Amino acid sequence: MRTVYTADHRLRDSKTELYHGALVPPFECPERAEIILARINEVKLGDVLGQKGYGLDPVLRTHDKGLVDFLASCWDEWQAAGYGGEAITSVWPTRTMRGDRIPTEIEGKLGYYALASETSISGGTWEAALASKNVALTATDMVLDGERAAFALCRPPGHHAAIDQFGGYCFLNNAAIAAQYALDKGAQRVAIIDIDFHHGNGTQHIFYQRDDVFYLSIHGDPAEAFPYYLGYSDEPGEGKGEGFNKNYPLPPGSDYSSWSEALDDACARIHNYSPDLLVVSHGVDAYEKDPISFFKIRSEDFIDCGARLSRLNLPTLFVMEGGYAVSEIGVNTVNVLSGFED
Ligand code: Q9C
Ligand code: ZN
Repeated sequence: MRTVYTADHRLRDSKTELYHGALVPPFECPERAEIILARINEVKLGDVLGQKGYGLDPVLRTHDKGLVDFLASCWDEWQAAGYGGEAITSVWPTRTMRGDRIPTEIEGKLGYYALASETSISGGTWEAALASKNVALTATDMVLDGERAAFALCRPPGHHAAIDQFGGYCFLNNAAIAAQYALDKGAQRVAIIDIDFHHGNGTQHIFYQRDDVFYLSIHGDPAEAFPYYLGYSDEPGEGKGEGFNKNYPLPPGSDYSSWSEALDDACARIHNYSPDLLVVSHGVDAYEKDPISFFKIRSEDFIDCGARLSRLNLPTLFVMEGGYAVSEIGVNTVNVLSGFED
């Protein structure tokens, strides 16, 4: 399997994450992508290619222009306002206020477009997000051109980014942008299976009312895990999208026996849907030693997971999402890909 990677991911290098009331070094750090790349080379998974350019058109097929403009200028506006730290929101249009007015002041705008406050915006963030989406689209083109599978080593990740919100370490929804791009290039149906520990609220939100993208996600029960306010089992999709969204929330301590049961059910539904393309939102934070998650998936389980995905026999695009046990992230990520290939 070939990989798409760019060193431009390093431009996303913020110094702060608001975590349990303290500012800490971000879990979503540049070393993650470097360690995955090193493992790919170590096991000779396949060639590693650079990104091609795609501009903003495929982004604007998925995201709101207001969010895109905001992300592009946020850091400059924050600095121009004289604010000392990285851009972190402390305000929101909450339930009791108006959500239909977008403030002009950067602090107010930031709260409007943020879905959480752990994700600081700093210099280079937007450039890295653009490169990450280019990586996803370059790999999409490889699969559309006939490769059985490709790995988009995206960083920053994407699945929490909604039509008009960023957060959860995500700015642009790489998997969603890739799925929409495939549809625009002639695919009729795309399935997205999200194996990251967290529910991909952004991806669900983007496709919730549509039947041309079937989103399925196995994740920590939102009653107990980020993103908390979406990802329950009673979210089937809406309108013509009804029946094309499927959540598998699992409790703390879940191991591979219950996790793989959910995966098998998801695979059966994907098989029945018969998509032209399978996108895997590939996170490895379900790993037992992940510092911010609560599943008990072992490194060898990721190999079996890849094998099960492979049995669907579909053109498959892997898009990197989360995974924060940094020293094991290379082995775990590549285990899925090698399991898929063997
Ligand atoms: N106490 C991705 O994996 N905060 N994003 C978690 C845990 C946010 C994860 C706090 C986690 C975002 C792409
Ligand atoms: Zn995650």
